[in-house]
Amino acid sequence: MTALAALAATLSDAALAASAVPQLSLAQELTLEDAYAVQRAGIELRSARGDRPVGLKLGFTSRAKAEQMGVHDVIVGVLTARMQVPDGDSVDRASFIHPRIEPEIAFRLGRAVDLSDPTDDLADAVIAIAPALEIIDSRYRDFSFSLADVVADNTSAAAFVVGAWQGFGLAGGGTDVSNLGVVLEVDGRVVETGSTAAILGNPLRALDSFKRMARLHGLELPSGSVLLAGAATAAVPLTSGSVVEASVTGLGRVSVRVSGGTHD
Ligand code: OOG
Ligand code: MG
Repeated sequence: MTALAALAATLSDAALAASAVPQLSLAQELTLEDAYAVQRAGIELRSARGDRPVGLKLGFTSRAKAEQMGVHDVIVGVLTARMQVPDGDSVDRASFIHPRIEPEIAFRLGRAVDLSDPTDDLADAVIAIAPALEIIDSRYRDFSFSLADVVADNTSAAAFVVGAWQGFGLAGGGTDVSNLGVVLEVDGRVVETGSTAAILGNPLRALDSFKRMARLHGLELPSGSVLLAGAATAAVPLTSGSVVEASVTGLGRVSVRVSGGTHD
């Protein structure tokens, strides 16, 4: 096993055991390139266990998130089939370390995008859009990390929920998603509010970032890919017994329940 693959195994074991580990960068120098290699090796470990990539996510596309975590560069991670939770279903608190949840919007691709072709427009490949929730669960102690650490940890990706898809096509003018209200509720109480404008000024800009980052880091964008554009507000802790719902004006609602757990 290479040194980078061993780091991926450490993070993978931490996720499986729901037990935090020290930041990798405290023990060795980790370049951003190394970090993406660790992320890739982690996805290979998941695939070896029968999981598979179904999409990509961006991190730190909003100031609220960047400020919350003290990290200011946009990062990309991989979503897998086993991370997806059906809308309204429950997740087990005990399967996470110190989970947080954040409201997002999701795009779905109707065709593959050729990353080697600069004229192949990602926005043109989007056929649907939906409100989404992302559960992030850093595998690092105290949920604290450097940029390279969080990239190696697949951008804290743990689970995601996508609401009902709505058709979206730029050719037909598309829905204007540049400034839609976003509300995050826990047990019916509003805990965060924001706007999709928080996502790079317009979530459609996230599509340019997806293309650039996917190309840069050797990720693929096949047909059917789900793309999470990044949280519109800060993330909130996910606690046992709660119901979390996000709503995005014009796009609808999406929710998840939290069962069990001994950590709270
Ligand atoms: C990293 C993931 C950031 C987002 O939407 O900005 C992210 C983290 O906050 O642990 O998913
Ligand atoms: Mg996120």
